[in-house]
Amino acid sequence: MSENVLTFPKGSVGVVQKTSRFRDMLTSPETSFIMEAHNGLSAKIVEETGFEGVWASGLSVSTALGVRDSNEASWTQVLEVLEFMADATTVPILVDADTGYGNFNNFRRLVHKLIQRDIAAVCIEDKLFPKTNSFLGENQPLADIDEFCGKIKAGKDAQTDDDFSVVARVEALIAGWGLNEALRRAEAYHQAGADAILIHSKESVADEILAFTKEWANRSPVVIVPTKYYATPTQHFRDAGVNLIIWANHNLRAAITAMRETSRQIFENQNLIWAEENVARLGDVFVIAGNDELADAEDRYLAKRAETNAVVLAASRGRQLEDLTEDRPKCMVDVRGKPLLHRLVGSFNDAGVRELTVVTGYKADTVEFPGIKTVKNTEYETSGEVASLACASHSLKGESLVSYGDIMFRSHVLNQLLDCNADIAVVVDANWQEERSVTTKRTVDLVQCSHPYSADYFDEALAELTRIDSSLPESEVNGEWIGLAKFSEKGSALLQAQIDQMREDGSLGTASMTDLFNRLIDDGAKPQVVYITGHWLDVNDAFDLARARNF
Ligand code: SPV
Ligand code: MG
Repeated sequence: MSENVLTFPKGSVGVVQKTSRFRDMLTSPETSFIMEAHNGLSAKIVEETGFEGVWASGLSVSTALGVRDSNEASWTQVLEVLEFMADATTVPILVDADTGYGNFNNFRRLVHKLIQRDIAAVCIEDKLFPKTNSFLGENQPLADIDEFCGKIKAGKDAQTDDDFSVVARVEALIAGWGLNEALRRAEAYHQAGADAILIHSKESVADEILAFTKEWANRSPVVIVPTKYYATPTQHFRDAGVNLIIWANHNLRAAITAMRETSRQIFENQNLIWAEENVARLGDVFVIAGNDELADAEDRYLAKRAETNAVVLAASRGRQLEDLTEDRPKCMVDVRGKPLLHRLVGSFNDAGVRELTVVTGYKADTVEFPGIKTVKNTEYETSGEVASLACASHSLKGESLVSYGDIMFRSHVLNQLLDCNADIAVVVDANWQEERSVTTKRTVDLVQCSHPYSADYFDEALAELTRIDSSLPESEVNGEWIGLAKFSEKGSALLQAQIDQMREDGSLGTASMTDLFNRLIDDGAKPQVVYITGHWLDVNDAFDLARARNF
């Protein structure tokens, strides 16, 4: 078997295999202890408590699955649970496999699968399939000794890891057949190759167990389950040379008590006050789940995209919308049940852009949305777009987006822009004429580019923005800027520097975004054009609004 390299999520690599560690526990003269678990979580808790190993109890796994300890869960369903338990822990697991889920053939296949799942050892009991829990009823029938010995031999022959252990559980005392039968069976199983004998008893005192260990005299390692004779001091078992003690079902029973009380409290109180004070904290849940490891792994393996800031210019009223902007700016006008701004923020968030600063002005108090920052341009009535942008200049760091607050676009538009690596990039609609022909007369940010839009698949020429001006002669126009631009870290620095210069030369107050782009171009910047053909709109008047409502 391979080393335990998949100790997910702990990440520690056990140098000694789990099978070897369990075999050492069995053969050591010291008494070892393992504790019941029934799923990944309880197995982790057993390990974190300090136990050297886990008992995957048949009773507990069945009960946790909501079925009886009567082989109602199929063996592959149990195997699924065991896989979670083994993945969640680094200590060895001894599996309670009842009677081996069938005859020798079923058992040897089970051994094969358990080793594949990183299980250290298996215990089978000499009863009949389907089994009955040892504490139920009287005179349970026992397996034929030869048949059971054949099963043990088949399991031992099937193991592909020399240190995997098969524990043979003797049920003669449970069935009331007496000490001699127990010893006879134990000897036969030992001869058949069992690595240890689990001698089980349902007496409330340990007399018959101690009588067995005395007669057995450590012919092979001995395992006990003191569920019923729990009052016997553990030292007595140590003195008797017991190698391994199983605390068999107490995590399951603890869970039942805790879950019942918590459910009852919440049911009766109809609130969580008691529960919050008495149950594990949520932070604890994330610690047990190993979320820290995932966060570290994300740092190591996830492709990182620098956090992109977005500044949304939404200070203006939108006078052409008349009554609709009486009590709110146009970015808060309803478009099919949601303000325009909420749609815009949603589009940014969907593309992974979460750092949003909205520059408000008119009816600033009405502009709100969870997660956005707002900054107010108090001069909104007399100033222009660049003055608004300057109010958010602290957000123009690293990669940043600048957007008008009255636009809507399909997600691919923003994704195309985000994928562009240029220092400055602008989204240009090559279908501008088609779009404009239906709108009322108004100012349009027309652009001239180094290359016109091409629908040719093989045309890979990149277009640069050469001019942006609402009064460009139509023959020189290649499209319309939609009001969305991206700046790399370097581009943001150029933008900041330009804003500072405009502040100094007194042009900041009334400048438009087109003025700003032209100044950047004049200073040598070469904004890249990301062409689109429609799939966006802006909202200036009632007609646009009607279109938006159908978008
Ligand atoms: C189990 O835990 O499922 C056992 C031990 O087999 S006992 O329930 O004591 O039989
Ligand atoms: Mg059992």
